[in-house]
Amino acid sequence: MSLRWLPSLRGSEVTDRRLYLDRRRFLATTAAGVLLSAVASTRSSRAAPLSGVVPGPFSTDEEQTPFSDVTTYNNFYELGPDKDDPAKNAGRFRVRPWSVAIEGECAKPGVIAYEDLIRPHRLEERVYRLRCVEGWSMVIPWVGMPLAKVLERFEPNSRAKFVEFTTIYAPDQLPGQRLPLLNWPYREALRMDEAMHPLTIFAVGLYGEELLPQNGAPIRLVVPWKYGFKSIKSIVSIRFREDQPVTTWSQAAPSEYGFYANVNPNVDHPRWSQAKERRIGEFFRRETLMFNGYADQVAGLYAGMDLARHY
Ligand SMILES: Nc1nc2c(c(=O)[nH]1)N[C@H]1C(S)=C(S)[C@@H](COP(=O)(O)O)O[C@H]1N2
Ligand SMILES: [Mo]
Repeated sequence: MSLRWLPSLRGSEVTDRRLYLDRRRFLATTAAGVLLSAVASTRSSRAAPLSGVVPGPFSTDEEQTPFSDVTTYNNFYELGPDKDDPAKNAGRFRVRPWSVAIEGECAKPGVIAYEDLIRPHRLEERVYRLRCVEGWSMVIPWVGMPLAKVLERFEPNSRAKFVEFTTIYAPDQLPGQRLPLLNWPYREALRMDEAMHPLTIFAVGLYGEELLPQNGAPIRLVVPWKYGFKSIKSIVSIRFREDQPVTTWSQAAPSEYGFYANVNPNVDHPRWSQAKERRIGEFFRRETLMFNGYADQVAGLYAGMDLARHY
């Protein structure tokens, strides 16, 4: 079904950007809107639309990075090291059926099907900045749910100080895993208070649709105040731990990529400055903001910590 010829439904090319965004937000809150907002998109879509998505908190109203860039300029080393590799090499990656193992320091470990993992949760749209450690950034309308609400269901115990996430290991589906690019499978972790912070989400979609494989289908982390590599894709396990986990990038190059990886314009990467970034689609570089612009929400998590040491 395509109504893209209908001028009044063509979005930002016809109406101004502001009106378009307001209308998307309004439509998302009405029953009919769930259908209409999918029809009103200006691009052809490949992923299934998500229904019942409501606007969530903490969204930026900065201009959103076009869907075509969000889905073709990616870091996902399992699908190759170049930015255009993930979209090209995702053909054999099967993202259904999918299940996630819950392990470690909690009262309710087990293996849960993807559908059961997300079913109890309301889907929210959160428009977040994503800042890659390499110096580029995007603004992405994620669809997901607060990570805290998901983790609470497994009843982490008092020894749970960290939570570790692991990406699927399937070299037959993920050509990058046949190369020694990283120590597979990809692992990431958060301190418990970071994981439970209301900004932290599990994303299952973007632009109102299910995630495409290159963006980490079917479920990935999004931690908007940290460098992008903390936002681990295609998660198959969640483990509550007492000790601080070893994470993939901090293991690969400990002097370059720390456990915390908070976006910080004042702490340079050893090989480049982190003071500026290139927003994909823009010509001039912009100043990188402390905690990627989320300082009001998260600075308190790091009170008293030396952020030059805990980079
Ligand atoms: N499993 C896995 N997760 C990953 C990566 C990866 O290579 N493998 N790359 C990370 C990096 S460096 C970034 S910047 C973001 C990019 O997410 P996006 O491609 O959806 O924008 O994913 C992160 N998550
Ligand atoms: Mo990144």
